[in-house]
Amino acid sequence: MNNYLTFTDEVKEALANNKPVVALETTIISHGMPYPQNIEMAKKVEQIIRDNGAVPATIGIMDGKIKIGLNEQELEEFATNQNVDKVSRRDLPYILSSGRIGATTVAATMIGAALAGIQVFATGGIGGVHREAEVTMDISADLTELAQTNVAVVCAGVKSILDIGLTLEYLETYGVPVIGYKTSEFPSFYARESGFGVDFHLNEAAEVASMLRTKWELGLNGGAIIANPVPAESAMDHLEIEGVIQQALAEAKDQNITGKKVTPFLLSRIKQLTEGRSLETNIALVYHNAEVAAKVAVALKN
Ligand code: PSU
Ligand code: MN
Repeated sequence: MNNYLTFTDEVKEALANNKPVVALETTIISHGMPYPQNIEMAKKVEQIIRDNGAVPATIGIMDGKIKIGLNEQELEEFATNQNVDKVSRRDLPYILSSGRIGATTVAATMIGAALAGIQVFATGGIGGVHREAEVTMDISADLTELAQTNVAVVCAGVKSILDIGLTLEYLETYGVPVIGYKTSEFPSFYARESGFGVDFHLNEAAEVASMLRTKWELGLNGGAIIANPVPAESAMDHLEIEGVIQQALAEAKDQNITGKKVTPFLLSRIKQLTEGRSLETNIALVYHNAEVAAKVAVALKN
């Protein structure tokens, strides 16, 4: 086994016995949600994965190791420690070699999952091409990771803090299939609709698993997006959330927020502006994604 990885007993046993495992990220805990909702979410999402027949592996960096699976005390640390770095591909070697504590983004979680042999990962939303990226060049490293690392990511699409159209163009260029799970429309995180379509509309976890297996058996390296819309009862109105996002984006620009601070700033402002409703939606969609990811992970082992 890789020197930089450590495993909880539960995950080690599952991997050794070829059982389905679902990876989870820590950036969503440390930088995506406030305490205590973040720790409640982190624990419940693991339970949902177990209830659906798979083993959860929340991934984070501590003590010079990529931890594949975190115990309750470690989850608590990611939820409360204010000094947790946000770690993408670029940051990984420094955070490991310096022994710092780091929360993994979609990109870094995919790297950890692939090193551990985990093929399915559940999150909320992925990073993408930001609005005005033609000026700022702000394009998330999540996209280049999806282009090269063999992990399928179940998400509720991308929120319209990003340029959804350009994000989909980028994914097409890099050969990343976008699967709509029980939908033909690419979801926009808080809302079920975006005005953009998906590449392939699949209705069963077994169909998704079969497509992923085919991709990887062909040697077509890279990930896939499994886009799973937020359940209707928890969804927000597309136009209402668009207004809030416009305001948060304008404030980020005024305050010169750049680089890796952009996404956490926008998430926290959107929560304030919607008086917490965006957070409830965010949590509901993560739970739904965990359920679908577990079903796909189980189907991949059948
Ligand atoms: N989108 C969300 N919530 C999040 C993130 C994205 O709706 O918490 C996090 C994920 O960890 C994602 C990261 O990988 O932000 C992307 O950050 P950046 O845009 O700096 O690459
Ligand atoms: Mn960025």
